[in-house]
Amino acid sequence: MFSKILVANRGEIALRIIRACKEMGVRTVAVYSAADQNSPHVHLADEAVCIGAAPSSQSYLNIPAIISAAEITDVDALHPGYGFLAENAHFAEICESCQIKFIGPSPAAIRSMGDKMAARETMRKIGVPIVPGTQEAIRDKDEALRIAKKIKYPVIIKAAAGGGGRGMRVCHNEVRLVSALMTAQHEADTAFGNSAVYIEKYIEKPKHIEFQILADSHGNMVHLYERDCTIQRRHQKLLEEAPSPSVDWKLRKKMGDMAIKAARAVNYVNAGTIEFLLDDTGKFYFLEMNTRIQVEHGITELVTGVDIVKEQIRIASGEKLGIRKQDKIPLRGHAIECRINAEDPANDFAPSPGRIERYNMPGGPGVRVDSHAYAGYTVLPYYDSMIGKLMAHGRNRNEAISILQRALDEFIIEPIKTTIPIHKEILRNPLFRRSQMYTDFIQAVMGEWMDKMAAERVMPQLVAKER
Ligand code: MV4
Repeated sequence: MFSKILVANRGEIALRIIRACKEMGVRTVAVYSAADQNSPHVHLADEAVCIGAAPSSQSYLNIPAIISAAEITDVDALHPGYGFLAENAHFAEICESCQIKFIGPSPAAIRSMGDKMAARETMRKIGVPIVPGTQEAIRDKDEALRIAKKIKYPVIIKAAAGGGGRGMRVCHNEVRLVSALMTAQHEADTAFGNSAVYIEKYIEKPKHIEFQILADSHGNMVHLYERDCTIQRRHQKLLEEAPSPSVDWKLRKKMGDMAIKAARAVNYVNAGTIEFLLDDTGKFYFLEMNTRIQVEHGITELVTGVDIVKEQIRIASGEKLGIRKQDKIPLRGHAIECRINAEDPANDFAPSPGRIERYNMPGGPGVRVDSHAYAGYTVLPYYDSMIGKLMAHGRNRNEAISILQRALDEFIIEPIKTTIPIHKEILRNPLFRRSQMYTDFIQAVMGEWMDKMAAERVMPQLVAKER
């Protein structure tokens, strides 16, 4: 086992990794930007090194500064968390060349899944279902038109170097396709330095289902079942649950086998996630693989009892998986996570940074909160707006919802605006209750919520009476 690990991240995930290390008797080194001096990860780690100014480009993305911090503190491994450098194959390579074990997959595995189009081709070759569409980058508009005609409209244009919904465009007819193609290529070039785009059949009202994979360096690989991440807004997940209410045991077995097959195709080692789209007829398609620990890993931990971060560390140090037989992985009850972001739902989810004056964290049976916030903490404008994750674990979905509702009522974060009110609205929505969410679900819930808010402003007495 390692004796010291550098945590190359901030916020709640840095805390999560430090907690795992502490329980395993591994010392930790935090790195932080000048703006993060008062962040809990800095104080909870055994050592801390300032790596640069507030902007990520000068700190959490600053490879020379992070490697220097690792060398100075003499760590034997580095955990990248999610975001920042977590899926940077070049960074993983540099770590390796400096004798610092990168706690994640090999640079080759990161690279082969980083090109979404290449990943698609890999899956096609081994018989993992992919959405009908192109195998290679679109060369010109005639090729695009020909393919769209073959797979039929609507189609979706995606960037090869994109992923997570960045640079996607839906087209319902030929005219839109031609104009969308040009803008998509241009955008992909500016955003990723790679203009390659491909076309897929647009699947209407799909569910976003992802399988958690764990693989060790001895060839053992299991999945920890699936998470349902259908509730997103502009490709940002808002609420996730495990297991998916849309997946029965027969489908779970089929999708799980395919997820393992997909990960084996790139000799995957460590924790990773295989994303699928599930259509309303029960057909599923490989979307992409995330080669990192994900924000929503906690709900899988709640229903399986597996500590995914500890497993990552053990795997990286050469140990075998704790559970190596697929049919020995427990699945107990139901867990749901609400992402608590410092954003104003009433103002198009605009970031709402600032000092938290009042903070009350929920607790009690079935509640887990992963957060770095506290009363007096200032949410910074430089980084992503997530200030924590509220998770509930119940015997079944309805119990998880009830726990979550009362926990959301306990959760006080003032005066900054957060996503707490919209989560309360999602949880009481009849479609959510019946697990009939779909792609534009948040748009619909938001519409109703806005109307309600407007009504309360205009005629507060009337709305109060109705309740
Ligand atoms: C799609 C799609 C429909 N057809 N691909 C990919 C990344 C993820 N953030 C959303 N993605 C989608 N890819 C094809 N061929 C629809 C989405 C999509 C979506 C999927 C599931 C749940 C919510 C969604 C919200 C927007 C877009």
